[in-house]
Amino acid sequence: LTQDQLKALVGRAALDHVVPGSIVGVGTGSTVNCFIDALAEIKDRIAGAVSSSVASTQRLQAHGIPVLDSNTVERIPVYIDGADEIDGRGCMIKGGGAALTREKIVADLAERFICIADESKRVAVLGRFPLPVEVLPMAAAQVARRFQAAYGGEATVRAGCTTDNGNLILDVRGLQITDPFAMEAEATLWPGVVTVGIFARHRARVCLLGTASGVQTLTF
Ligand code: DER
Repeated sequence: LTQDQLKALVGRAALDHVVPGSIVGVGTGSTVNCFIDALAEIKDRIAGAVSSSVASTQRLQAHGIPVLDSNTVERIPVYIDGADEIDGRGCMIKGGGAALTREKIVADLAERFICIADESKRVAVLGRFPLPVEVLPMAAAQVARRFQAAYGGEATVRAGCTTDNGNLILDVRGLQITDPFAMEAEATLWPGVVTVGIFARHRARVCLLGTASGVQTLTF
């Protein structure tokens, strides 16, 4: 199976976790796009979606799925999203698609984060994928220095990228994230950091992992 076929497999498998009649939290990325396309087939059985990016909003609306303002929603059963990496506890690196801030906001509304990913995303220790960090533009250099000083990471500003919120993304290379909870909590406090692309506090409860032998359901 190709990586795209694995993404389509898990995107469809996620339908089993959609609660009928509920509002669905929808993430961002190519795997989520497969989920959105599958969700369109059952759009009459959901109340609508809360979206984590302009891109996902546009795709949902193209399918005629109502996209609700996050401020009109208090609690949703599930949030479906991809990851750049996921470890053995369901902690993730996210932000490859530069949507990490709105993703974490919508994940915060949800009772359960269901991660959908192909097997290439499964790692023992987070950090091989450069860690995305959304920063206010004026803080980019100082936050880069803090990652170097605190964790030995090498941060670069992602070229040509402005987030939906008008900020910059730093990609931090060379990290071994053995304690994702600590790094997320520490770096989130640095002035100018909007969101750290570690989802430990908002880790996944379930991961639908696309493998050559089918979909593996991991629970954390
Ligand atoms: O930006 C993100 O967090 C996306 O969810 C990303 O991590 C996964 O995108 P992909 O499904 O296109 O690999």
